[in-house]
Amino acid sequence: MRFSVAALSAAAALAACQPAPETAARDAWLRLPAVPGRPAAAYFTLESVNAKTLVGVSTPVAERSELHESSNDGGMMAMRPLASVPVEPDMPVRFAPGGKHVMLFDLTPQAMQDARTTLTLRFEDGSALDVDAALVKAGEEPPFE
Ligand SMILES: [Cu+2]
Repeated sequence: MRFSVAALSAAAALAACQPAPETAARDAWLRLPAVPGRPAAAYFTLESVNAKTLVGVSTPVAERSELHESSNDGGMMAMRPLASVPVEPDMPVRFAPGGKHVMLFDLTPQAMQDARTTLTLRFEDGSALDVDAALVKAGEEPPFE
């Protein structure tokens, strides 16, 4: 009996020691447009144990995407394209309304029908990360802050 308890706790300790993924994205969601033909925007929080550079994000529900950053230029909201977004170790980078976002152009009909989709984040080092994302219709509350 004593032996099996020891074996069980060893197994539990092993499970707890599984390394966390080096790079992770969480709280991913897409804001769908109110008017068909307009772009959507994708948001998430990205963090990495090692320095990474995000160079692109794609999803099966959009034909084309760009990394953007919104800014307030003397009271005028403007956005500019970003060629890439650096992620420093253990410094989460937030993509959120009013700031960094992924602009998604030429949405497929699936975008309006499904509740969830996948975002594929691509990095300069050739690696990629798939993230599950909620599809949020215009007027619906975002699932994350
Ligand atoms: Cu934009």
